[in-house]
Amino acid sequence: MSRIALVTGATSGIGKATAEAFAKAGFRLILCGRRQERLDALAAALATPTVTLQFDVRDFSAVSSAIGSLPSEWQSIDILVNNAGNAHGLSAIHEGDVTDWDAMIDGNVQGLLYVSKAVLQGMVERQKGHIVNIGSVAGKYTYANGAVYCASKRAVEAISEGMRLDLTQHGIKVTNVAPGAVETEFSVVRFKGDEARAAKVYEGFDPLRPEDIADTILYAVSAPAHVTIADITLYAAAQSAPTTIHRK
Ligand code: NDP
Ligand code: 8X3
Repeated sequence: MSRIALVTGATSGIGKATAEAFAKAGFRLILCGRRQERLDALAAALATPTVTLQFDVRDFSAVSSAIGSLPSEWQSIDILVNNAGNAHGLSAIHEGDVTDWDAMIDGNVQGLLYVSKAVLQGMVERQKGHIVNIGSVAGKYTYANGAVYCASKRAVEAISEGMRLDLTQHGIKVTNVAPGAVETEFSVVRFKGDEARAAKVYEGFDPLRPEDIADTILYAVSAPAHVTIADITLYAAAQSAPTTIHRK
């Protein structure tokens, strides 16, 4: 039977591209997000058995009841891609909005932990599995006005390391993927719907595309059994650090 992959944040950007790449590779898919209509449209477009789960990753009881409600033939999840997350705002620390901080810490960190907890019990019982956490170059270098988002992504790196230490003995691989600037809805969310400001982030250079990250994730989960791809950083060719971009 083909492997089952659960992808969070599959309604947009990197998660959607990952679902598409995984479908082409023949995986069965569990697609998660809050926007059910987008999940339905994606599931209908993919030529692979797919189920959808609607939940907010910040709500542990919604996460665990959605994943616990999967039919028995869908419960043996082989691959978890912890991709759901966003930046909210771009402000100096003394001007930051507490609601934005909560959304980033609760979504990017707690949400990743909640979904992992719900999936890991079965992986440990089966003594096999693969978790791919979507970190960021923001987790490697802090940039001005981004302290809380960067902290959330540094936490993802620490959790990836800790997971690897705890789970290797249970036959579970852990991969941390750290992309630079990828043109998705990320900046539209960060700037609260200001599309003109979001477009400026990607002006004057050729940014990463969500498909580039999806290819990398597919590479990591396709490695031979004896190989763990532990950590991958990828930038657009014009970028060398989060705020160092060669624009034409
Ligand atoms: P998008 O805004 O395009 O996609 C974000 C996805 O996350 C959506 O599917 C959204 O689904 C989901 N999501 C966000 N918050 C929640 C939540 N609380 N509960 C459930 N789902 C949620 O952005 P990207 O594709 O760019 O972002 C995906 C990941 O990649 C994020 O973790 C981001 O931090 C990371 N990343 C992005 C980079 C970039 O430059 N774009 C670079 C490095 C890392 P819905 O709204 O339907 O719930
Ligand atoms: C998203 C990339 O550099 O805007 O994680 O933080 S960056």
